Amino acid sequence: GKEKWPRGEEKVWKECMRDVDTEVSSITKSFVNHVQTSLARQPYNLDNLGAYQAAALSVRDNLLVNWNETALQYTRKAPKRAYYLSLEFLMGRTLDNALLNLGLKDQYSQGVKKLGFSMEDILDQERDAALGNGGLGRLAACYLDSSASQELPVWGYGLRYKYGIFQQLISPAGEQLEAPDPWLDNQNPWELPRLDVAYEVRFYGHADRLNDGTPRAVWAGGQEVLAVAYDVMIPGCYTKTTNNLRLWESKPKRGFDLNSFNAGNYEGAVESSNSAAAITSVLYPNDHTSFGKELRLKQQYFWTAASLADILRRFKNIGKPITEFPDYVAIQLNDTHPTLAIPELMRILIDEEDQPWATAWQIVTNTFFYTNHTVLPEALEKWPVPLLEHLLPRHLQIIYDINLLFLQSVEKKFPGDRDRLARMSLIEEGFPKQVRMAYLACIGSRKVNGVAELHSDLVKTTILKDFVEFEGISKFGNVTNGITPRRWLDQCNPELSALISTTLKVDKAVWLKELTRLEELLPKTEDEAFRKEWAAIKQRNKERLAHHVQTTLGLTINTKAMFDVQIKRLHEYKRQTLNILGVIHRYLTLKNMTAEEKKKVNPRVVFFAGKAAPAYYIAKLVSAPSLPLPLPLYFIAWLTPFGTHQTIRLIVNVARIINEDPDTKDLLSLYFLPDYSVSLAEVLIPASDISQHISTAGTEASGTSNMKFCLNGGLLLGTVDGANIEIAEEVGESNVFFFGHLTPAVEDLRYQHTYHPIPIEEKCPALANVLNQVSAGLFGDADVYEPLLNTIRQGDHYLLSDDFDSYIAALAMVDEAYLDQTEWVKKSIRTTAKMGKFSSDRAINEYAESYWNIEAQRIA
Ligand code: H2P
Repeated sequence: GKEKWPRGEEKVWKECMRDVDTEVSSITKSFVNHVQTSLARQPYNLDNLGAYQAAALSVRDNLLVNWNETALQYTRKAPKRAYYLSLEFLMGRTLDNALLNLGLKDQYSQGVKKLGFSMEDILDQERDAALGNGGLGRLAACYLDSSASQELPVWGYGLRYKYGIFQQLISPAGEQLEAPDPWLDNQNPWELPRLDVAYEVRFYGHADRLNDGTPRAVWAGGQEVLAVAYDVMIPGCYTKTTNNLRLWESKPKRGFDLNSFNAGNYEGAVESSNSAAAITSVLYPNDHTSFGKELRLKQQYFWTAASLADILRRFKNIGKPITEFPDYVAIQLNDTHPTLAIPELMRILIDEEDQPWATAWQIVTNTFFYTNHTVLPEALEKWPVPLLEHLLPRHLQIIYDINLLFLQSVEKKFPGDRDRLARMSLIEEGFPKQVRMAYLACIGSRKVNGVAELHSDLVKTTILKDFVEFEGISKFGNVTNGITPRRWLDQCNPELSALISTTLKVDKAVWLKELTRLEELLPKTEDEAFRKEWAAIKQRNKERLAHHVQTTLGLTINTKAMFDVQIKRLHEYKRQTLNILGVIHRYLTLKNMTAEEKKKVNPRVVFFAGKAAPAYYIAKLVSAPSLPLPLPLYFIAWLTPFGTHQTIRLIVNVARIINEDPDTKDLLSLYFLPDYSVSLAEVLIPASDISQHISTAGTEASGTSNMKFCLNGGLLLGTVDGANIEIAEEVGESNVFFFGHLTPAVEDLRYQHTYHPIPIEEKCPALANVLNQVSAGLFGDADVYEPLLNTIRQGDHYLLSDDFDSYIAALAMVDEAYLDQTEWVKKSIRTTAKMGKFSSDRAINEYAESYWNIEAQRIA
């Protein structure tokens, strides 16, 4: 409906501007002040958006005080600090989180109510900061929250993209359409532009070795752009500690080329300005394929160079010799994206600080830590040598030097093993040659880790096996991912959070930071009244989701049904296709049932949400960056993941048919919710009865939404993969629904598919039938889906035909278990109770102790 304003009463507004006796009045006063001064609007004449902005600015004032104090103390005490370099920070909304962490939510709610607003409406005005794709970026955001909450001196460094992850629209035909996400259009009250913090970053030019007996070289010429800092405050939960996330924006150094302009070349005059600004214009959608795009490489260097310059300046202020750098600084590389920081620090130490090679390498390899997030070979970053040579000539020299010395030491340990040298070289032979970034990150770091037990084992035994043999196993570890219980329980599920506090008889300020205390809920599984309350909260969360879908999409959802949810980026390995084919199987089964049989069926609502990597999105947003030479080889084709687009289309069209089918619609319905985001996840997760994490075994490094669902009492249906395994270890296998082949079988099965294929009709008749119905046009557009269906009929790289039968069996087990609601609710309580391990506080403390060697700092 249309928003009515002005809101509240003019008389009350006037009063609020004066008295400041209570906490609430000081809040209303600062609110009204911001309306008048910061927003330059008349008091008592405000819409919800204005109210959000005023509230945000007022809350920001509180954060600023703590943020300054934290910075001051870090500067004075100069403890060792850690820096988390991530190309993605998927922060979502900030206001609610800031209010929780400051412990001011109730007071602000009362304050804005006095002025005629509701906190809920105000919170809803905020746009998600969607500077990330999925798990990797959200993990970075959870780690920042935990660092501050655990009072650890950790800063994040990233890029301030003008456009976050694209907005997803679904066309009537079911196609994904992509629109830019102009998240900064309404101004962003949470960022502090720091025009005083800026660095010059060079690209292109030429590098000349001095050949004076030192390893030094001079890198000159080319293009210089400016990196300007924007700071985002990261408040800890119930602590003064307020850390910083520094995001860089690119700007032209001179802005405008007056010479070109005077010579009448108007376009040329702004060209350099355009290309400099382009660097931080868009977040690259990630489809788990490596693509050699110049702009992406520019982003990576721009960000690592600016961040290192900033870190180095801060270190120098302490006045210690450069050799002590690793005693004061730990740098975490979130995946290989910031790996250029390794040759960049070498360059600074050698060319600018005049350090000998060995000293520089010693400093570097004691400073960096590298986290791997995937073992999918197609996702491992590689950069074409000619592109690097053109864009970063000095860095390529350094990479070659690192490689030479490295291979010499390998040769020493394994004399004459030429295959090994070829396997381990940082340079992959081919046309063009490519630099293997994961190997560079590995040898340039002090430690390397994966993100769940199974994944870390796979890292050690597959992609980095040779490196384990060469460097020793102790360099390689595991830190199982975690999630922040502040956002993923307290904020998204306030009723459950309140119930937990009353039951544990302890304030949430305590258990939210000591999540293993949830175990105290275990005895409550036997308490009927408690179970009732638990179930009632789940029910209200389902209604909240239904209401959300009703108001945003105009669809009515049956809240009496079981809610079955799969939300994550669309990718072949995550197997959304398996899920939709399972839905079709269920539909066909229902169609064949008698009325009597149907009475025993439990209604189910299936939800999907997630984005598929778009094909031409970047090309549309940024004019194609100029290529150095007319060599098409630079273009590593950006593999268009058409399969995932067809999956979305299939989901939407299956929904269209089955949601309208009078034979089945009361028992099965299906929704694809467009434009998946952190905020949407916050509504979906608490409402789920069962969630699906069904990747082919060995492909999902960890998964983190699995943890979020379980923390909110949703049960898990999944494969024996990633963190699913550790969740089952905690909650007990009887409380999860596992299916599918195990990791060690995958290779053999794939071999079989290639060399001894069995026709799908023979191997899995149930699946063959489903595929044939789709081919026959049951859901329209038959020919559209044929390529997708054929990837299953032939090759079937992700083993849908091998896992389908056990998947259907697992779904049936879920149905059966759900019929016994008492037992189901017990499982739900047990699941939440055993999720303590998956707090990102535990994970961040592991990094702090076993990796970075940093200590908590109490901000007085
Ligand atoms: C990735 C992995 C996940 C992992 C996450 C965080 C890259 O996220 O695939 O398994 O949990 O990093 O470590 P995603 O697929 O969501 O983009």
